Amino acid sequence: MTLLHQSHSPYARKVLVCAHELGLAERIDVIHHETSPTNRNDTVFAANPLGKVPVLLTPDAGSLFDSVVICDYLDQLAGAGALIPRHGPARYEALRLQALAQGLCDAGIALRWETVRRPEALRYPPLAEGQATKLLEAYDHLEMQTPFTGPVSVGQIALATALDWLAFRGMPDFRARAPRLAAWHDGFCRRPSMRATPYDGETQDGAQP
Ligand SMILES: N[C@@H](CCC(=O)N[C@@H](CS)C(=O)NCC(=O)O)C(=O)O
Repeated sequence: MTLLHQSHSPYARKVLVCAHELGLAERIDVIHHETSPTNRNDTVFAANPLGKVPVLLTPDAGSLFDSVVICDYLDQLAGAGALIPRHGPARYEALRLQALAQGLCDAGIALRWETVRRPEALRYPPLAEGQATKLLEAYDHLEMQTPFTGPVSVGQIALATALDWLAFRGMPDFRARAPRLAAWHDGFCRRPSMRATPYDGETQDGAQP
């Protein structure tokens, strides 16, 4: 299998951490690709019409995106249920947590467009404020849910990789606001799967007008 990956993408890291946790990492060739809606990557578009990473090229199921689908494929490949419980409340707890983590990343990326990525004259401060509010509300919500008990799930992996990305990019700080969440995150980051997949690199948006 080949993973079109990006060393500074939280979605791509989630996939890679899942692969490590499932014992599948050695079966995946990881290829770094830069992507941005303002800097077209033809190879990525050939595999995903949305032009985004991660994409997993599989022998039996074609080109898979997005990260939620790839994590499901890997979980099935490993025997089903290891990271995405098959039934019951545990399943929906894992999927809900993953959805919240996806939303943290989506809001963080939107916030970065309004603070650092878009040319300064085109930024819209109320939109930045609205996206930052989503992050802060999610931190408060997660603090109430912490600690996360039970076996490691796709939701916990998604959350840990999302929080680590928010810290990596200097987004609104969760540590002071959500100390129990921060303590859980510190513990999770000590897992070998997290240590093996650190973030690195800068977004390449191409030349600005
Ligand atoms: N929902 C997608 C999001 C993927 C995504 O936004 N990837 C970013 C990198 S962090 C990307 O490739 N962006 C390029 C673009 O938006 O054109 C997933 O979970 O895989």
